[in-house]
Amino acid sequence: MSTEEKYATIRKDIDKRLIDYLYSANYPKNIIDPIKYIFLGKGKKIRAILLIESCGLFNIDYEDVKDIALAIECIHTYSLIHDDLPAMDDDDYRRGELTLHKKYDEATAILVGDALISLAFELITNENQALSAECKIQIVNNLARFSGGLGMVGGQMLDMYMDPSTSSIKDINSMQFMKTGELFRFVCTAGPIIGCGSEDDIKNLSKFAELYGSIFQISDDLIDIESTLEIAGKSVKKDIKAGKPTLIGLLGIEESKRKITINLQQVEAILERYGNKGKVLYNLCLQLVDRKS
Ligand code: GRG
Repeated sequence: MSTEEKYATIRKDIDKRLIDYLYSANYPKNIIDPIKYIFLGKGKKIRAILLIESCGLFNIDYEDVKDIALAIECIHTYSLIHDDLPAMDDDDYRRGELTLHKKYDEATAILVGDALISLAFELITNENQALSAECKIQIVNNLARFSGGLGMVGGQMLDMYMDPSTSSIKDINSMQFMKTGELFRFVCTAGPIIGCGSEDDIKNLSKFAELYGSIFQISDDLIDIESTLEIAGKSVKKDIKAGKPTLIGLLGIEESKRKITINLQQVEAILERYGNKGKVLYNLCLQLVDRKS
């Protein structure tokens, strides 16, 4: 099976697990239907894949962490649903179709986002997990910290009220890492945490997450500048129109691309100690560079 086939199977399997769970737990139809709309067959699910591959480095089986992989996609999807609301980015398109509040209504989008947050913690702590109670607590604590005011939500807050005229590259880097990078830190460090790696392993994977996050952000900014709604599946050129501070805005396109090359070299050096297994994570960075959406 090729890597692409393997990841396509994982995406389908995660969708199936979500639907099976929602129906078996008897979630209301009003919650299930919008979740199906925004989640099934949509999104690259790179956070789930990163988590699974990080766990693979430490010989943890996919089946043992499948629910945690689904949980992180629930958190990520909630963040997109809420980010698209009129009070935030006010977007009409997401994942190639109408945003959730456009397809349904704002109350549904808010409540479905809220339900996805709770669902993530429900999934991690359910009794089917092969993980020890101690490990679950660590994972729950990390997810709460990295997705909350110290991480993703905090970064979103900084982003909403950042003044482009006074923002330095350091300010933008730090805001963007909180907003999108901390979830990458969660998934990348899940491997050594669940697989009982050393403190050094956690530090290495945390550094890898920072580099991956930086490559992700630059490639996302490039898509915003160079792509179209049809190809990207979401509104583009929004940052420029909104006068939002971006790294590309400050560094320029050439320098930003050079930063990707430097990051890739650092990723290679960090992953060298994990041999062939580390190459899987390196290749996920390369996929970011080539992505169109
Ligand atoms: C807490 C409301 C709230 C927001 C958190 C993540 C975030 C902050 C907002 C999303 C806005 C945004 C478009 C940020 C750019 C980076 C990003 C997260 C892009 C979408 O992620 P992908 O490319 O999306 O992984 P798919 O659809 O493939 O899952």
